[in-house]
Amino acid sequence: MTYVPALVIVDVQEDFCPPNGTLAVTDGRTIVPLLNELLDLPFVIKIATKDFHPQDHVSFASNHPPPNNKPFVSMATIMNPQNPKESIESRLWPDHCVQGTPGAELLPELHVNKVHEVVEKGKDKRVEMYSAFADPFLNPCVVKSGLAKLLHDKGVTDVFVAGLAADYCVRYTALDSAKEGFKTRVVGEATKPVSPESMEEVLQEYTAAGVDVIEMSNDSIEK
Ligand code: VGL
Ligand code: ZN
Repeated sequence: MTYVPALVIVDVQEDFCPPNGTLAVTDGRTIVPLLNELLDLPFVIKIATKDFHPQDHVSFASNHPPPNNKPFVSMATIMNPQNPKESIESRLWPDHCVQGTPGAELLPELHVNKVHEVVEKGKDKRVEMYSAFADPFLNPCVVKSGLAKLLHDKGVTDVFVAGLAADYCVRYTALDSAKEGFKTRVVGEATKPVSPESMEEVLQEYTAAGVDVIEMSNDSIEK
């Protein structure tokens, strides 16, 4: 059997980390040594993704009128701009990872020199994009990042996902990776969630989708 592994490091950016991130994930910075260990392993392609929003992005609470504009709390109905019959309820956030701001930068302690490609996501102001592959609309999908093509062109069979946040962008990236046909594993210790209480549901989704959660301390990637 061919085994062509890829590493996808999701959104390890200043705005998702203490001390200054606007949407800081508790202990977000602490996973960097593990990510750097992963970056030393022989993945055929190593990718880092960046959440990379315009200032007028639909996911920012600041772009919605009161009273439904409370970051972390309010939900907004987002319509598929290409199909008004399709809409989703989506959480609103503080402004984060705005293109050209320090908060959008990858953490300087991440060994970015070992990354082959940086994939930007969330650039279309009209749609939320947790997955590094595509927006969540199906009928039709509005934007694709090019990540699937990058992986397929390299002949990738297996995708390892790590980074931030475990319950948002790591989750939807891993689920889309499985949908793309890649054997997908999330590296458990090398992710942190926004809301730890949501991880039970995330793990159920992984089980249903055939996504495995592995631990670097117990599992080998060379198989
Ligand atoms: C993310 C919320 C909003 C993430 C991105 O990277 O998990 N979360 N945008
Ligand atoms: Zn975002």
